[in-house]
Amino acid sequence: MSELPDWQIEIDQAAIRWQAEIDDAAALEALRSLEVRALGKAGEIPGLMKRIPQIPPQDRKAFGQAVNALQAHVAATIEARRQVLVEALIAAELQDATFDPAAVALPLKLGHPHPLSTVQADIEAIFTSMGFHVLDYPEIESEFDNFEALNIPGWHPAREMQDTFWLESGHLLRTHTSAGQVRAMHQFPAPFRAIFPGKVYRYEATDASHEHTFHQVEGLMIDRKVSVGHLLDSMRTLLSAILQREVEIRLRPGYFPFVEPGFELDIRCQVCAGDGCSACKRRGWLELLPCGLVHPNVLRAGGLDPEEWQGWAFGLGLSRLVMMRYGVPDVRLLMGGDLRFLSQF
Ligand code: FA5
Repeated sequence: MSELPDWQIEIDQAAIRWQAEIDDAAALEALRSLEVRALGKAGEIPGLMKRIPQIPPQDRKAFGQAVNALQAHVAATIEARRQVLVEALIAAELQDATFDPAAVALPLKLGHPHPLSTVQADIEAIFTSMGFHVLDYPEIESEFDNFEALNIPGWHPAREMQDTFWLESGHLLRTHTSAGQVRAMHQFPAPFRAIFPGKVYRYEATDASHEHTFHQVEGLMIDRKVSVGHLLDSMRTLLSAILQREVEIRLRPGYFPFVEPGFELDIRCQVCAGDGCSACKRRGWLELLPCGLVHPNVLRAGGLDPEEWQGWAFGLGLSRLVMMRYGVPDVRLLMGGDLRFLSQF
């Protein structure tokens, strides 16, 4: 019987030693560190290959094959051991009295759209079906877009109608969505029609119908021939579609430097049915939807010739429309973040 070479004995012994260590590994972490010691880049078994120069030339091939076989055997044994340990772990967890795999999950509390978002989405659907773009303009605006382009120069008393949050940069937080009107005229070739919903800001005291941060939806239609009749008809269609009932409205002349003629459209208070409450300041009516025909100076600022183009515009008080749709008595509830209020929708 020919004697085994020393290197073969050494490899056989290494196989026995690793097998014993693997069998003894009682936890996954211990197995992992063993794996690194045996098979890692700087591990013992790959390190055996460095000994090839000391092996007699005629044995080198057999030595290489033996090391590879050892490596594959140890890797397979580790994997089998890992499987056993994982199964034991799962079995132990299932034994744990606090773990009940048949327990019924508690119902998840899902969020839902904010009422402002719901009504805004309804308005967008109505207007897109009539060929309007839905645009989004910045809340930080220039004095030009918010005031001057709208025929409200610095000296104009109408500036005081909308107390303004000024930024140190000289920009401002837009006081109304009308700030997008001239932007839109530059963005789209006439004729076009668009609405632009968004948040607006006013530096003013709050009460049941006034917030410092509230939502409006601007509407703008530019065409060769537009009429007050078409404007008012569109406003009526909008309100009955959103409120899903016939509502009493009234029209008054209204002054805004960027429209001529201008109108105030009021709605019969839906919180008190017109009897008078804090939402309508006991008047029974609420200012909701001012509108009018676009002033020639505004068309000019938008690069349009007023001899050729006309337009109508409206500035819907979205926050107040939400109040009217759901009978919310105080506008401050909308942005107050109180879940007791919001979860009712
Ligand atoms: C404007 O903001 C004009 N830009 C509207 C306009 C657009 C007129 C286009 C003509 C043509 P006014 O300041 O009235 O107008 O505000 C419009 C609507 O926003 C009001 O009718 C009201 O419904 C709502 N609103 C005004 N101030 C507040 C406030 N502090 N809190 C909540 N809603 C408000």
